[in-house]
Amino acid sequence: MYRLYGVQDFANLAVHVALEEAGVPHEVVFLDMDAGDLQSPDHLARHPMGLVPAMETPEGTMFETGAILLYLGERHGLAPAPGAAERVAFLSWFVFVNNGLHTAVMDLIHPYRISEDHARIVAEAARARLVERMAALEAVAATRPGWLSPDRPGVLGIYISMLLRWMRAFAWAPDLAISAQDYPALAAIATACEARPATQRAAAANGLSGRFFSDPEG
Ligand SMILES: N[C@@H](CCC(=O)N[C@@H](CS)C(=O)NCC(=O)O)C(=O)O
Repeated sequence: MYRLYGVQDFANLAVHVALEEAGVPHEVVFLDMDAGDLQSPDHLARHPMGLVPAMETPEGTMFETGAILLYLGERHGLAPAPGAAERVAFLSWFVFVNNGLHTAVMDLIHPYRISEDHARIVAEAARARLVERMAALEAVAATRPGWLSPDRPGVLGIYISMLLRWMRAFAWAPDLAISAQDYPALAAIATACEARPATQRAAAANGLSGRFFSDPEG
């Protein structure tokens, strides 16, 4: 039994989708950030920085979106299995997304955390990094590898779909938003992902509807 801790529409959403897609027993606990739940001793014991997601597993408690997605992916058939030849490319692109895309999206969304006085410059620089990296990701998605395909659910497609939502809906300034529609192969993955019943269940629990990944409202 897995127990996922999160806040509605935060990074736990990708883990929630993966849990639903895996079809494994799980419970989702939504924390109230305004009530201080993330800084409670109980939550700090789960996550050293008081962030989400965190997840209890039979082997212990985990944190970091990327780590949790990799764990679920390899245990529940949502990523190439250890030893599979295609795992080499999958791991490379997974870390590219975790380290290169996710962090840049955070700067696009919350540039004031880097510099309150220069938030616009930080957000513009993040956008420039994202545009470059999205082009590379689009190119690999266009080759339709089994681990990043609209035809087959996987943790990498789920992760990218959530980040597409963020870079379109939550950009710090509307003119800096990045639309999935500019990346047809990635948009196809997000469109397929958001249509899947598993994703719909997780989205509903997070208060989301419509084209929440491929064309979210800003
Ligand atoms: N690198 C971490 C980042 C976690 C993170 O920043 N989570 C955000 C939500 S997306 C959070 O918990 N924010 C609450 C806060 O800033 O207090 C991960 O991927 O898990």
